[in-house]
Amino acid sequence: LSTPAGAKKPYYLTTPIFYPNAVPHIGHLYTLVLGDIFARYQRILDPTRPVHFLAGTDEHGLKIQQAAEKAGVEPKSFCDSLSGKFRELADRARISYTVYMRTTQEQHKKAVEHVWLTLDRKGFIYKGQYEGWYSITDECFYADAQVMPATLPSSSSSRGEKPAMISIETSSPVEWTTEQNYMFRLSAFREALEEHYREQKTEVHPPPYHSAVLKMLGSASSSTSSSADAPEPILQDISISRPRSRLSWGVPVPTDPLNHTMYVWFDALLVYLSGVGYPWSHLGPSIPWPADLQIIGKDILRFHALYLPAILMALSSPSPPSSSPSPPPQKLPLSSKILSHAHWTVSRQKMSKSLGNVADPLAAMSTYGVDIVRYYLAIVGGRFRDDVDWSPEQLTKHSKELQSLLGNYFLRVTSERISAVAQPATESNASETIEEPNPNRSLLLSARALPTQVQKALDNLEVGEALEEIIALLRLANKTVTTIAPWSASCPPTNVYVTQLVALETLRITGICLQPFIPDVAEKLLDGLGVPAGERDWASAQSEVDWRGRVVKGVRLF
Ligand code: ME8
Repeated sequence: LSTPAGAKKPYYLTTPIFYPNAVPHIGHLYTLVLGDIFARYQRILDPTRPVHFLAGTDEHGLKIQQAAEKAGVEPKSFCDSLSGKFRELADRARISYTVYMRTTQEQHKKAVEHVWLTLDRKGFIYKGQYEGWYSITDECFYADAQVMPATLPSSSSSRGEKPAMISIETSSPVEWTTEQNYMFRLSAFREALEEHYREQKTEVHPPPYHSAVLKMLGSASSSTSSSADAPEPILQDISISRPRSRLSWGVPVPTDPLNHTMYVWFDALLVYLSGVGYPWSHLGPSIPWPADLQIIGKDILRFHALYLPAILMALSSPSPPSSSPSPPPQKLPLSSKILSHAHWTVSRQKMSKSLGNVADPLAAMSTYGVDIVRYYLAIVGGRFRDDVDWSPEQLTKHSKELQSLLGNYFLRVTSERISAVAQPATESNASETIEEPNPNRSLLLSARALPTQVQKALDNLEVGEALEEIIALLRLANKTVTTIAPWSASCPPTNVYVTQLVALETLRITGICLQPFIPDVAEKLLDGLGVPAGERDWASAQSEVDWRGRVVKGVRLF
C-alpha cells in the first residue's frame, strides 16, 4: 500500500511541560529520554510518517510567581533564564523534540483564551465558592481526606492560627483556602470518562495506572479493591481561576480579566493543543491531533487522565440550543495512550533542594557521557512500575557491561587479525555459508529475530524489555565469538569468515535497534560498519545485507 508522504496523520507524542522554578534534575531528563526513545523509534519504524514531539515549560502560577519574587526578578525574565536551562538539558541529551513550547508564548495564550470562551459559551464554566487545602508546591487543591497534620520546619510554618497541614501523598504543605472562583463542570464527565477507560479507548500504561484511573472515577471495577479500602471521592467540579489579587502571573480570564487569572493547570494542559497549532479550522491528515502517546510521571496522572480528557469532551460537545448560532463542534478525540512512570529517588528519598539530594543531569552527562546516562535511565527505569534509586555505582555497572558487550565486541570482531584471515568465500552471504552444527547459525537466527522482539516491546511501551532483548542478543554474540575463537590458529579460515559475517550482521541489526536509545553510539557503530544513511530504518534491520565489498572500520564506540 503506497500512501503519499504527508497523507498519514503525524505521530504525536508529548512530555509534560516542566515548571521552570528551579534547575532541572534527573527526573526531568528521564521523562525527556523516554519521549525521545519513542520519537526516534517512530521515525525509523516509518520514515514516511512525520513525528511531532512536544516538550517545553509551564511558566505561570503561584509557584513561579513566588519563586520569582523570592529571587527578586520579574516572573518573565525569571522564566526566560530557567526555561533556557531545560532546553539546554534537552539539547545536550540529544532529545529530538520538534516543538519546545513555553506557556508564556502568545500562540499559547490565544489558544487558551479560545478554549475558555468556547467552554463558557457551552455552559461548562460557572462562578462558585471553592474551599479546600491548597498546595502551592503541587499547584492543586486537596480534600480533607488527603491531608494530615505535620510539624514543618519553622521557616514554612509561620502561620499561627492553624496547625500545619501537609498532603499525605506528596508531603507538600497545604493551606486552607476559600475563594470565589470560576469552576469547570468536571463532574458532568464522570460517566463518559468511566466508560472511556473501561473500554480502554485510552490505554494507560502500565496497567496498574489504568486501574488507578478507574478508581479515581469511583469505578468499583478493580478486582483488588475490597470494602476495607477508603472510598475515593468521586469526581468534583474544579476551580479553574484564582482571584487576581492572589495570582497575577497567568493568563487573565477573558470574560473577567481584571479580577481573575486562570488556574495554572487549566492553561498548562492546553499546551498539547496550542503547541500543534490549535485552534484548527478542521482536523485533517496533516494535523497531528489526537496525541498518540503522552508520557508523564505518576504525580500528574489525574490531570492528564481526567482533567484534559474532560476538557476535550466539553469542547467536542454541542452548544446549548439557546445560545446564538455557532459552527458545529469540532470533535477532539482523546489521546490514544498515556505512559505514566514511577519516580527516581536519591538515597531512597524524594529529591528536594532542602535535602540537598538533587541529582544533576548535566553533571552526570559530563562525567559519564550522554549515551551512558540515557542508557542507564532507560534500562533501570524502563519498567515504570516502581520507584528507582539513582545510583552512580549501578550506573557504572551498566556502563561497563554495555561497553564490554558492544564496544569491545565490535573491536574484537573487526580486528585486523580476524579480517586478515577472513577470506571472501565463493558463497554469497552468511546464511548460505553456515554449516551445521555451528553456534553462528543460532546467533544469526537470534539476530534476525531481534527487530520483531524490540518492536513488540516498544509497541507495548516496555522500554526496559526492549533493551533487555538487545542486551541478551549481545551476550549471546559475545559468547559465540569466545567459543569459536576465530583469532586462534586452529580455527579454519571458512569458520573465521562466517564468524565475522555473522558478527557484522548481528552488530548491524543491533545498531539499528539501538538508535532510539543511544543515538550517538549507534551512529558511530553504523558508520563504522559502513551502513548507508538510507539503510538504518526498521525495515532494513529486517532485511539481509550482502557484506561483500563493504568496508568495515572498527572504531571506539565509547
Ligand atoms: O508537574 N522522577 O511540572 P514539574 C521521575 N508543570 N520523573 C520526575 C521526577 C522524578 N523524581 N520529578 C519530576 C509539572 N519528574 C507540571 C506539568 S504538564 C501540562 C504540566 C518528571 O516540573 C515527571 O515527568 O513538577 C513529572 O510528571 C514531571 O517531571 C513533573 O514536572
